[in-house]
Amino acid sequence: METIFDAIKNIALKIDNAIKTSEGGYATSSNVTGDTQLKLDILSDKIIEEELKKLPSIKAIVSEEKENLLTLNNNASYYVCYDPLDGSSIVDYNLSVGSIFGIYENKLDGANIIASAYVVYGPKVEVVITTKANKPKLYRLYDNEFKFIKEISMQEEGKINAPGGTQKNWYPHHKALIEALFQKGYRLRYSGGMVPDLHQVLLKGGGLFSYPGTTDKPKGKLRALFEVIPFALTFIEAGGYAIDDKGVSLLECVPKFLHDTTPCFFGSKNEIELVKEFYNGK
Ligand code: AHM
Ligand code: MG
Repeated sequence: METIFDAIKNIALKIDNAIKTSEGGYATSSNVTGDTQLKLDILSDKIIEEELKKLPSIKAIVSEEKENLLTLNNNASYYVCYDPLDGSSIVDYNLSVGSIFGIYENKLDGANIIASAYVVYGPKVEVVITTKANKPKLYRLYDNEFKFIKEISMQEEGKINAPGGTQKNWYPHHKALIEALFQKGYRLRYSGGMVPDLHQVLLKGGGLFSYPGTTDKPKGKLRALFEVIPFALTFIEAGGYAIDDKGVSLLECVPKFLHDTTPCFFGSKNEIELVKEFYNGK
């Protein structure tokens, strides 16, 4: 597993460099979900594939930017599912973006994720690595080396609210939940990049990030294997919570296909209890 984490740190250096030095803008292709791909999406995907191909412990990789699973070593047991460059809609405007990785053993579902990692490409480059039953570990890049900074732990309540999804398509109970948080004094923090938005909730020790099902997208937008389940592991190991719109832990999520999506709520204890109250029976 350590070799996979080392590869992810290497990947982070290379993608950070690509973001800073390569041309922005769109390619002519689109991915499976129908998003038009950025040149940087394709380049980041290529960087990750090349690095992970070197590792004999990986059975297969699944990328947000590839339609099918790519088998690397038949006799190995780890699958790495990744979103190479999360935040396609904001990277050309110089907001922070990220890469997300989920490492699964034997099967691709929430119960079988054994580790996750994400990289934040912001004013600083940071990597957060989580293994099952251990607090997430934060590393920061200094002089081309990742230095361990601290373990991440969440409190029972925070002060920030990061509500995703097109507001005109929110269900009434979701609208009521978000309004209730603002009435309690929560402040809006939403950049449009789940990596920096979730990173902020985690490091501030609490709050809520939601990407709900909406009238136009009842299963939400965020992809289970590359985005939601990896962050669910991070939040839960940090002492927080990650649930779907039925109140079920996202570590019980079983995607129906590789690019399946799910409504998702990540946060600290009190905010997640409030989500359950407003969603009860809906
Ligand atoms: P992407 O993988 O195409 O970049 O999409 C995922 C991103 C998340 O980072 C973010 O939370 C969400 O899309 C934002 O969506 P919206 O623009 O609907 O707020
Ligand atoms: Mg993404």
